[in-house]
Amino acid sequence: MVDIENGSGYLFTAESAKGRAAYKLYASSVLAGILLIWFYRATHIPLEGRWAWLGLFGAEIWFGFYWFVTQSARWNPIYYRTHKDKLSQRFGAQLPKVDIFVCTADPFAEPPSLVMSTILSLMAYDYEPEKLSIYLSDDAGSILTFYALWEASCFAKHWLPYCKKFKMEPRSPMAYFSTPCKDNNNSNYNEWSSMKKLFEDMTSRIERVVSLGKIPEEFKEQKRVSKWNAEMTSRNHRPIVQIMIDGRDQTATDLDGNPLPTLVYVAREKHPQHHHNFKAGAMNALIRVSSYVQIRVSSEISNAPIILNVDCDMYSNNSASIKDALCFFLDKRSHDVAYVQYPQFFHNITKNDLYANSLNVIGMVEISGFDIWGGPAYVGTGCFHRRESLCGKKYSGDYNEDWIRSEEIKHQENTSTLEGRAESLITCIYENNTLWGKEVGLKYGFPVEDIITGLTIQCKGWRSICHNPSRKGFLGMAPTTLEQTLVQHKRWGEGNFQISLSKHCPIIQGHGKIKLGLQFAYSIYGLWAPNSLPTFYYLIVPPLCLLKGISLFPKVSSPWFTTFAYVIVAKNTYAAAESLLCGDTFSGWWNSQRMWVYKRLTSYLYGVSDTIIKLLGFSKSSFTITSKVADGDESKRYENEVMEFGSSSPMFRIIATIAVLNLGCLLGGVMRLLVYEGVARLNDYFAQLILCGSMVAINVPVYGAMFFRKDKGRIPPSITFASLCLAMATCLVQIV
Ligand SMILES: *[C@@H]1O[C@H](CO)[C@@H](O)[C@H](O)[C@H]1NC(C)=O
Ligand SMILES: CC(=O)N[C@H]1CO[C@H](CO)[C@@H](O)[C@@H]1O
Repeated sequence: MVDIENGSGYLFTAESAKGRAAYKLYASSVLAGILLIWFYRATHIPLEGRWAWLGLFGAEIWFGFYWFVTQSARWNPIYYRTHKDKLSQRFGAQLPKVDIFVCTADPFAEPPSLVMSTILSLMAYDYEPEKLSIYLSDDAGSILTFYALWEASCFAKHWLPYCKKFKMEPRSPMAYFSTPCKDNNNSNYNEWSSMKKLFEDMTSRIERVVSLGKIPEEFKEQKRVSKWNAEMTSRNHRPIVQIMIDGRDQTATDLDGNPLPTLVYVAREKHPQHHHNFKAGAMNALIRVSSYVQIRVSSEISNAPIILNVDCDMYSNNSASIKDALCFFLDKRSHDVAYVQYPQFFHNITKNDLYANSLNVIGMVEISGFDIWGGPAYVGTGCFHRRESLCGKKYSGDYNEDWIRSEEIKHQENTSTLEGRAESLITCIYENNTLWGKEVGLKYGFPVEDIITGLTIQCKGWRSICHNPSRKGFLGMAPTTLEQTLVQHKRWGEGNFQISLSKHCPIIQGHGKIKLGLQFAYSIYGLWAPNSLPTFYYLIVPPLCLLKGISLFPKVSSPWFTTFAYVIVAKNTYAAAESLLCGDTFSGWWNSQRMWVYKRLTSYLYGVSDTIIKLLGFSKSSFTITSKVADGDESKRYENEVMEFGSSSPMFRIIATIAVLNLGCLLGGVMRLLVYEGVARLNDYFAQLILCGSMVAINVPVYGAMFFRKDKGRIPPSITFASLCLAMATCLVQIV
C-alpha cells in the first residue's frame, strides 16, 4: 500500500483529551485527601460508637479504592477522527463485505414495526448494496416477525432510492418521519408525504397483524410460509432460514433498478430440552449461517468480512458508520483491531433524563478512556467485528488481513437447497461437542456474555477502538420507568459482578495478557454491584447515629473537616462538570445522583445477593428482556419527568424506607440540637446533618409519591405504610 500524501495516508487520526495535566493534578489532590481521611479514621477511633466508626472506615476504604479504579478510564481518553474520503481514494470499489446481525426475541416485547425501522435504517447504509447482507435472528420463530420482514423488504424498494436521492438522515423511517418535513420545495414535499403514507400504511398493517396474532390470507398463499405450522411455539420450533432478498437474484432491485442488500430471516431451532444460551446462542447461529450464505450467495469468498451487530431497537443514525468503521480496520496501523465499538446512546431520553439512562458520561469519557489501555469492552450492540477475531483467532505480530482476495466457488445452489443446508447449521444439537460458545463466537454461561467475549478477544492480543462521532452512529431506546431501569441495572450489575468472581475476572484472565489499566477499567463495571453494601451502610448508620447523638465525623472547627469537605466537594464538582460537558443539564446531573443512590440501594444490592445465592448453588441465571412498550399514562408521566412507581416492587420498599428513615433522623437530629443539646453542638454534627439533609433533598420525589400524589404512578399506600413502620421501628430501637 502506498501513502497518498507524505505520511498522511492514514485513514484516522487520534487525539488525547485536553487538559490532562490539570486533571492529573486534580486527581492527585483527591487521592491525597482520601489517604488523609483513611489516616484520620484509623487514628481517631472513639470509644462511643466504635463499631459504627469502624464500619464507616470500611465503607470509606471501599469508596476510595473504587474511586481509584475509576481513574483508569479518565487518565487519558483518546478520541478519533476518520478520513472516509481517503478510503474511497485508496480502495475504490474494493471494500470488504459487511454482514449485519440483528437479534430479536419476542414480537410482543419488541414490536416488529420498531424492529423493521431498525432493519430499514441498516439497509440504507451508504455502502454498495451488493456487499451488504442483513440477518435478522428471530428467537421466537414467529411468523408475525417474518411477515413484518416481508413488508419491510417491499417497502425497502421505495425507501432506499428515496434515501439515496435526498441523502437524508436518519434513515430509520420511524425516526425520520417523526419530525416534520424540512424541505420547502413543493415536489419534494409531495414525495415526502407520499413516502410517509407508504410507511404509515406498512406500519399499520404490521401492527394489525401483530395484534390479531395471525397473518393475512393472501400472505399464507405464498410458498415462503410453508415452514411454519400450528404446533410451533416460541420455545419449540424447527430451524428456519429464509432468504428474503437474494443478492444473486438479478431481479431483486429497488424501484430505480439498483440492487438491494441481501436480507435473511433466521430462526434457530428451539426445543425445551436444549438450553439455547440466549442472545449469545442466537449470535453464534448467525455467524454460522452468514458465513455459509455469504460464500454461496455471492459465489466468492471474501475471506474476512466485517460483522456489525446491533440490537433490534437501535437504529442507525448515521449512514456513514460502515465507512467510518472500515477506516480503522483498513488502516495499516491497525491490523490488530478486532472490533470498533460505538458507545450506546438513546433517542428517547427526556430533557433532564429523570432515570439517568443517557449513559453520556460512560459513552463520552469512560469508554474512550479504555483506549490507551487497549480499547473498550464489547457491549453487545453497535459494534463492528472482524469475523476472524470473533471466531477465536489469536493475534500474532505478522498478522495481516487480505481484505480483497476472492475465489470463485464452482457450483451454485438454488435458494431452497441453500436454505436447507443453512438450517442444518442451527439445530439444537449442532453445537454439541464443538468449541462454539467456548473458544469460537460469543461465550456462553453469563448474563453479560458480551463483556467476556470482548475481554477474551483482547486477551488474545487484539485491540479495540471506541469511535464516537459527533453525529451518533446508533440510537437505541432507554427504559422509561423507574422499575425497568432498576431491573436493567440489576442485570448489568449482577452480570458484571459474576464475571469478577469467576475465572473470567479481568484481573485473573487478563493477568499478563492485557495492561493493568485495562484490568482496572473493566473492574469499574465489575465492581458496580459491591458498591451497594458500603452505600447502604453510609445511608443508614450516620443518620441513626445523628438521631442518637453520636458524632462520626470531625468537628467543623477541626482541620480534618477540611479534608472531608475537600474530597467531597472536589469530587462532586468535577463529576458535575464532566456531566455538563457531556451534554447533560444541571437537573440531569442531579437526577443522576438520585439514580446513583437508588441503583446502589436496590439493583446492585439484589445483584450482590443473587450472585451469592447462585454461587452457593441455589438458582440458575435467567435473562429478562426489558420491555419496549408502555401504556399511555405511563408515557405521559415519562415525558413530564414524573417518577413512576406504581407497582409494589420490593425495590421501592427499600427506597421508600431509606427515604423516610433519613427524613426522620434529620428531623430528630435537628430537634435534639434545638431542644436538648443546644445549637453549639452543631459543630459536632454538621457533616452528618449535611449528609442526611442531602439524602432528604434527593428523595423529594419519593416523599411526593408517598404522601401527595394521587395518580397511578405514586407509591402504593401499602408500601408507604410498611416503610413508615419499618423506619419508625428502626429509629425507636435506636433511641430507646
Ligand atoms: C441523529 O441524526 C440526526 C440527523 O442527521 C442529527 O440531527 C442528530 O443530531 C443525530 N443524533 C445524535 C444524538 O447525534
Ligand atoms: C422523550 C422521547 O423522545 N420519547 C419518545 C421515546 O420513544 C417513543 C417511541 O419511539 C416515542 O413515542 C417517544 O416520544
